[in-house]
Amino acid sequence: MESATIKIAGMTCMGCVRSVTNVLQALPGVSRADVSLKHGEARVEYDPATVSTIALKAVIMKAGFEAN
Ligand SMILES: [Cu+2]
Repeated sequence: MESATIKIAGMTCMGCVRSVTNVLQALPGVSRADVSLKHGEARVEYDPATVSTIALKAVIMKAGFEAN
């Protein structure tokens, strides 16, 4: 497992946090996603053999937020 911290812009409430958490945790290879509204970021534990940080960012952007 590896962990990555992804900066997320556009989250305004706990609903956004839930959305981002859900799309991340739905991805195969993601074992854990902790999303912080206060810090505007997600800490994700993932299996690099299954999923990439590019894919993590892609689902966040698909959910309507900006990820860096
Ligand atoms: Cu929201």
